[in-house]
Amino acid sequence: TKPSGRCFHRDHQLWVPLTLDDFEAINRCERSLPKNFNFAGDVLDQWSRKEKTGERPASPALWWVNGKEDEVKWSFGELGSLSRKAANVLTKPCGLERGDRVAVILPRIPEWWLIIVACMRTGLVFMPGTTQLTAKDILYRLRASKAKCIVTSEEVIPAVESIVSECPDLKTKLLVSPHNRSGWHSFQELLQTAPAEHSCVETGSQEPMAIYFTSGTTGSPKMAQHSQSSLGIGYTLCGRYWLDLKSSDVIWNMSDTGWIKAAIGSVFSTWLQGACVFAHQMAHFDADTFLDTLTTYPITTLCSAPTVYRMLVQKDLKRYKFKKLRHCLTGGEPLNPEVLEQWKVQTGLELYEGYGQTEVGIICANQKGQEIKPGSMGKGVLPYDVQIIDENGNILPPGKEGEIALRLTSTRPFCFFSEYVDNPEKTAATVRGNFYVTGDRGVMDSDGYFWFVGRADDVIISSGYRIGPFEVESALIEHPAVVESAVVSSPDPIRGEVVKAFVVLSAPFKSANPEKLTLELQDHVKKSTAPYKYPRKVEFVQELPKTITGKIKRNVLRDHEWGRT
Ligand code: BCO
Repeated sequence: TKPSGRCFHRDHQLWVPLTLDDFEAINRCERSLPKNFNFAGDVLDQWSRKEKTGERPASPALWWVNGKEDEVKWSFGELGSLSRKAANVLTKPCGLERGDRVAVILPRIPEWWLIIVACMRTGLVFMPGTTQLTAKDILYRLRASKAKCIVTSEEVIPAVESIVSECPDLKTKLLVSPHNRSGWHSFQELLQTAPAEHSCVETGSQEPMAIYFTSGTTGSPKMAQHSQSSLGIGYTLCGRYWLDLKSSDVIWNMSDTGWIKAAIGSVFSTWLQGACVFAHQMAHFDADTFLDTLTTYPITTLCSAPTVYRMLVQKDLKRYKFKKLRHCLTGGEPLNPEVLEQWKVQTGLELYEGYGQTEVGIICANQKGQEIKPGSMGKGVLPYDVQIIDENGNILPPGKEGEIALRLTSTRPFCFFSEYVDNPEKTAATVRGNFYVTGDRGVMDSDGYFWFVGRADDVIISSGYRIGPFEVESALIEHPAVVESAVVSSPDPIRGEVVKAFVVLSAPFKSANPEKLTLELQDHVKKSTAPYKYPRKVEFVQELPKTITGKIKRNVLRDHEWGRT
């Protein structure tokens, strides 16, 4: 009879768990998805078993440091037993039920991994968010998602407490902190007394697993929902061929826990391959600490935004002897060929760029062993058929610029996001003819390499962040000095592009000191919405370019910034 697990297949009259090769075959469309799949039960617990039998080297599954001599090393076995206890915390004292949504706003601390694995074990839908989110951002997320629970740390308490009365669906607040707080459950305390036994739920392969909030040109961020298999199986090829991971590797993926890149590099791709996730909880990014970390720990694989590499190549990298580093990756924004070259000259290592999106994961990559064309994002990766299309959904030939798109077959690729929750119009708008459109413009060359050109819409990609102009304009208009504004991208040597605001001032502020007012507006935006979105450049103008119907022409301002006619 079939064992009580989830994703097994019948082989030689025996039921055996699906292996990494089976997951690879699913990604290559050579076999179908299992009916049920649960990453915790079907992947993590399998590695835990292999640890016991010696089929996996005795390196940690999670290795966390904070630069203050605190260190956590968990094997898959320890991660398993702690996350089972955490699962019991979520279901029993917190009263959460399968399918409930949980906002997880935590810095890079070990509990982030425990909570999301616990959500997997219990079938809860986790919604990661950066700790840079402000009260207004959190309010929007909790209300839009009807979240039942928020899990956060001390620094976010004031923001949550200021808006919680406006969130009728929220029934539990769980605090990850050594200190207790009235009105909050203490995660640490509950974890200590939670039962060790927990039976992982048999989630369906296409049951929701996570929701990521993602910015667009208009409106508030959309809720991109991913299934158990889109995240849990969909990163098999990414881990094996782009990240080039084996179970003996240690990968440091820098991304904040709020972004899908953390899920890709610090959870799914890595743990599918049984490799070790390394994390350094730095209060702020600091290049010296970063480089010291690479010299101190046996990190084999590094993944970071191009902005980080641009910051690092300002340093004399030859002074550093990296302990074990052998493979470096980048993504989230375009990498300039000069940085790739400088990194290679100074460290002797190539930089393998990948390109992807919150909605669909990795689309193109320079995979290990493939010739790198500096400035290109590499070739399309399986299971996707990546093409450049025109506005009517026709495929364009090599060398022609158009929109980067993924061919849709009769069924939606399993590694796609399922939908923008409660937003069928926006979900439908991602489809043009037989293609999913990324909103990015690019060119494919005759060798099948893709070259990024820019966004097809007004979204700004700065330091790897996807920033909606509307969100920044909405924050600016709250300030009494601002009559109206237009927010566009502007080139920047370190951050690729930055947010620039063109502002029309109200009469009382027209004679204000421009430097002081700029700082005031920047500070205002940082308080109103997550600070990474603040306009690093501000220009005061008499009026904004508009169409005859009065719509602001952001493209005119953007083209001017980029020196385009
Ligand atoms: O640079 P400033 O100091 O002027 O401003 C910074 C912070 O100081 C400021 N800030 C942060 N918290 C604040 C605050 N200000 C007031 N109050 C607070 N509580 O806000 C600005 C934030 O900018 P930042 O985050 O870029 O900071 P930083 O230190 O310059 O970090 C540089 C990077 C490169 C480490 C950072 O930008 C970064 O992590 N970028 C990568 C983002 C990323 O991971 N993207 C991937 C998205 S997923 C994806 O692309 C899909 C791919 C498949």
